[in-house]
Amino acid sequence: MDCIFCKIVEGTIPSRKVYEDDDIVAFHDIQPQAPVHLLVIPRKHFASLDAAAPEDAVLLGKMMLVAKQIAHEAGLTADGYRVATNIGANAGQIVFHIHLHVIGGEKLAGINA
Ligand code: IU
Repeated sequence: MDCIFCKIVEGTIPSRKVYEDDDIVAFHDIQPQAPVHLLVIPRKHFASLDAAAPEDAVLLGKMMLVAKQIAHEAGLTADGYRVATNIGANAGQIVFHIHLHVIGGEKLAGINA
């Protein structure tokens, strides 16, 4: 399968990693949309949240907690940052390996702005 994020997981494509464990990798987005823009991905490939199965529940929860941890390590606080995932082309998804965006470091426009 030709998946760019699987290649980042394998290390065959370089990335600026900020976190990794047996299940999850997190790294800097190559085209940051804000002063802090990180991505959290599972090592396991699935296309999006829409393809998640009940057995992925623990993994998905862990991804959320890693998002919080790396946000804090990047200096973000409960004052304001965003954790978001796009599902499908109509939502702007361009990489079809599930990922959480962790975005912050400035005042963010509302999700509907
Ligand atoms: P999206 O939710 O699928 O639209 O987000 C994909 C993100 O992956 C987007 O912000 C890209 O800048 C980012 N990205 C990356 O960090 N490294 C890559 O090699 C590629 C995309 I391709």
